[in-house]
Amino acid sequence: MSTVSKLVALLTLTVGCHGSPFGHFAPHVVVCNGTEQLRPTYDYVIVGGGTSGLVVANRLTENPHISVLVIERGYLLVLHPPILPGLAVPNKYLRTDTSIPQSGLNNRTAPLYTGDVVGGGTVVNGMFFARGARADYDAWEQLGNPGWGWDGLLPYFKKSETFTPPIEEIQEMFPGVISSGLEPHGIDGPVGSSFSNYQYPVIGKLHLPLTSWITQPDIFSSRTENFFAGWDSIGVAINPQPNNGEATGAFYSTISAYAKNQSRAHASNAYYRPVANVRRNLHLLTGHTVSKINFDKELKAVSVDATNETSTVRSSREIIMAAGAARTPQILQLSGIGPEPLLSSLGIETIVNLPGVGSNFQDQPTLYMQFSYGNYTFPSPDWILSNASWAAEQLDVYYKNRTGPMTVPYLGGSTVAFLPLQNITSDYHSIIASTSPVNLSSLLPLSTHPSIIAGYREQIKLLESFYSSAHAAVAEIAWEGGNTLPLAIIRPSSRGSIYINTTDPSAASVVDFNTFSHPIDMAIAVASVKKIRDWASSPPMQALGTVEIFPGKNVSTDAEIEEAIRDAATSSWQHPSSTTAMMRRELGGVVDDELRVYGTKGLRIVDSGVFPMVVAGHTSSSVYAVAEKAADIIKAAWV
Ligand SMILES: Cc1cc2nc3c(=O)[nH]c(=O)nc-3n(C[C@H](O)[C@H](O)[C@H](O)COP(=O)(O)OP(=O)(O)OC[C@H]3O[C@@H](n4cnc5c(N)ncnc54)[C@H](O)[C@@H]3O)c2cc1C
Ligand SMILES: *[C@@H]1O[C@H](CO)[C@@H](O)[C@H](O)[C@H]1NC(C)=O
Ligand SMILES: *[C@@H]1O[C@H](CO)[C@@H](O)[C@H](O)[C@H]1NC(C)=O
Ligand SMILES: *[C@@H]1O[C@H](CO)[C@@H](O)[C@H](O)[C@H]1NC(C)=O
Ligand SMILES: *[C@@H]1O[C@H](CO)[C@@H](O)[C@H](O)[C@H]1NC(C)=O
Ligand SMILES: *[C@@H]1O[C@H](CO)[C@@H](O)[C@H](O)[C@H]1NC(C)=O
Ligand SMILES: *[C@@H]1O[C@H](CO)[C@@H](O)[C@H](O)[C@H]1NC(C)=O
Ligand SMILES: *[C@@H]1O[C@H](CO)[C@@H](O)[C@H](O)[C@H]1NC(C)=O
Ligand SMILES: *[C@@H]1O[C@H](CO)[C@@H](O)[C@H](O)[C@H]1NC(C)=O
Ligand SMILES: *[C@@H]1O[C@H](CO)[C@@H](O)[C@H](O)[C@H]1NC(C)=O
Ligand SMILES: *[C@@H]1O[C@H](CO)[C@@H](O)[C@H](O)[C@H]1NC(C)=O
Ligand SMILES: CC(=O)N[C@H]1CO[C@H](CO)[C@@H](O)[C@@H]1O
Repeated sequence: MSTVSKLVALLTLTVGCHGSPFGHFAPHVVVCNGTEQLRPTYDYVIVGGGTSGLVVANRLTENPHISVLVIERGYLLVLHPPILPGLAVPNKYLRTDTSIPQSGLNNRTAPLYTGDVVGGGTVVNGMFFARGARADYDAWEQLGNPGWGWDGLLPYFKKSETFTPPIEEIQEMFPGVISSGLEPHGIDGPVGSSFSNYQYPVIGKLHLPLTSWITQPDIFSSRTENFFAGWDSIGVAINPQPNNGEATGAFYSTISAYAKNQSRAHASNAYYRPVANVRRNLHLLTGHTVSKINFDKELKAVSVDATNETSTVRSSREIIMAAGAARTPQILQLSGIGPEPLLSSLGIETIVNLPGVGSNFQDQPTLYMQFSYGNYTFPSPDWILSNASWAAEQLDVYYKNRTGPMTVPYLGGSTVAFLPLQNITSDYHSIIASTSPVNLSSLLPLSTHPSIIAGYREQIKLLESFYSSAHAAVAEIAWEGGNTLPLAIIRPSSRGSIYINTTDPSAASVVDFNTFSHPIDMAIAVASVKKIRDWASSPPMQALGTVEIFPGKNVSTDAEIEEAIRDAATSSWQHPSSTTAMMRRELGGVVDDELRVYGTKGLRIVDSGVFPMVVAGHTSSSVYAVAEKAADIIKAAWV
């Protein structure tokens, strides 16, 4: 009772609401409509106004009788100038944490990026917008979560999306590469999903050899066609529809953009701005960092503490965590929800001993290979950085016409190859056999709770079946046509952690990706580098005069390739996930299949931390779908 009564007089915020959320704001403003003041109590308080938080806020406030406050540490995006697809996102929206030294990377550290702004990761991300494979979500379901498989999530992928097929010129450039069919897409959801209106040209005719895909000579006008022809020539399938659950092969991906104006679609312009002015029941508090969740005697979450002016906001129904996989664990741990030994070592009273909070951390290690293209002297994506006069001309074209290179996401190609292990090497059985008898507990810290090791074992069983599946990609090779070619190991077996080491809420957590701790991740990376070399040596790629610059031809044995990867790879493909997994408690899970935090009442998590395993691909479309489903689950409790 004492907690509750303390909370009644808690509101020390002095600011009022502003009439319009579209202006410039001083720190600590309450963004809402009309003249209302921040209320002492809301039905729901959502922690984090990023991707998932804004989806849930929008859907809950469809009911005018439900009040929602979103608390976001960042600020509203300044809309002018807008963030163009083709330009780097200003650093002020990007937060960078640094991992501890990674032994798998020869003791180098690795950055962990997040978007600290209303809209979160989708404001700063690479706009790549493909779904994972059916296998990814079905694995979530198999880990004890009925309804979270591909079939259960598909309606929510659709609900979040408005798909628009590519313009005719792009379709004609890539016969058979892009399906313009509306199935399996959504057609009236908030997030634009489409294609850039531009392809970097190849000037002059390249006499490419005919392949099963290239059936007529001289049709080439884009270097991306060389990319596809190259993969086709070495037996990789071209997949015109990667969004129907079969996310394998070489494909041209959808991006999160509105087709009509070729601009970025993000959670703020999709889910917040359209309703901000019309829903009096939706409040957004920016520039405030939530540091703690408070519980009553029945372990019901009743309020949150937000720093800047130390203030507390109450929720009468639920508190919904949406601070992202990188941050939600910190807030839970500071609040006494987490591994008891960690909490007691910091003098934090344990409210619920939940060992999984901050464990099971997954991201996808990435190696940036470098190539040069000797025959290729025309505009290149690298010119955005290196040729200022050209970049200025292209900016002009974009503003006048919504065409040209500025419609292509900055250094983020949407042409990719997603390869199952059997399409990387015919020797895949021996890779699986030589890396599978691993003592999993030895890959995690000594004090790891047995439930976490049990959950890890369940995941590895599923992963082993995926490594021999034709329908589950393990490596992604992305190419926008420039010198850099990222290779990401998208279905990793390594597991890291994010734990606090201080009670100071403004300090960063200890981020340990534990990259390459499981040997199969490195074996896949080495095999993938060799596969990329086959592609680069294929006649279609050689027509561009392709030469590998890094790691380079003198790095040739498996051991040399492995050493080059340890010296140069990074831990993250910007898809941090799974730190508060939706799994059974005896498997180290943190939330149940209705996203409720075990041992508590009135507390859910809706961000990418709940993915039991990272999606083998990019995460944003899945974050939207999961949050849409979460909103329906929460609403179901109203009836
Ligand atoms: C640089 C980058 C590139 C990426 N590229 C792609 C891509 O090309 N394609 C793709 O699909 N995905 C990409 N992603 C990943 C994708 O954007 C994320 O998976 C997704 O946005 C995560 O959504 P979320 O709701 O889990 O977290 P977020 O969107 O990160 O939202 C969390 C929010 O909580 C706020 N917050 C954190 N702590 C607190 C606190 N204590 N108090 C109050 N607020 C807090 C944060 O400021 C943030 O706004 C990228 C991500 C990044 C960072
Ligand atoms: C990394 O650090 C550990 C611990 O300090 C040390 O034992 C190891 O030799 C280092 N590895 C490399 C490659 O430097
Ligand atoms: C993988 O290889 C198999 C067998 O050669 C082939 O049938 C399949 O299309 C390939 N898949 C991809 C994604 O390339
Ligand atoms: C583009 O269109 C979308 C959808 O209509 C809108 O939300 C967005 O603000 C527009 N962006 C720009 C830069 O005009
Ligand atoms: C509090 O606000 C000030 C600006 O007034 C800002 O510099 C500081 O970083 C904020 N602190 C936190 C913890 O958000
Ligand atoms: C820069 O772009 C211009 C076209 O705008 C082109 O003429 C010039 O050759 C380019 N310069 C370099 C160094 O590539
Ligand atoms: C403007 O767009 C049209 C098609 O929408 C295109 O034909 C034209 O080339 C573009 N102009 C420039 C300068 O890019
Ligand atoms: C596995 O590793 C753990 C932790 O290092 C160790 O205690 C255990 O004995 C190992 N088990 C086997 C079978 O080697
Ligand atoms: C916590 O860990 C970080 C490294 O991530 C380190 O820089 C910092 O000194 C540690 N703080 C404490 C109090 O141990
Ligand atoms: C491309 O360059 C290579 C040498 O790097 C050359 O052998 C080849 O003929 C060139 N191809 C074309 C189409 O110009
Ligand atoms: C390959 O060559 C580069 C540059 O000449 C050099 O830095 C690197 O050490 C060499 N690597 C090997 C494995 O010989
Ligand atoms: C319900 C309500 O007060 N709506 C107002 C919100 O603010 C806009 C302008 O910012 C007004 O046009 C609405 O009438």
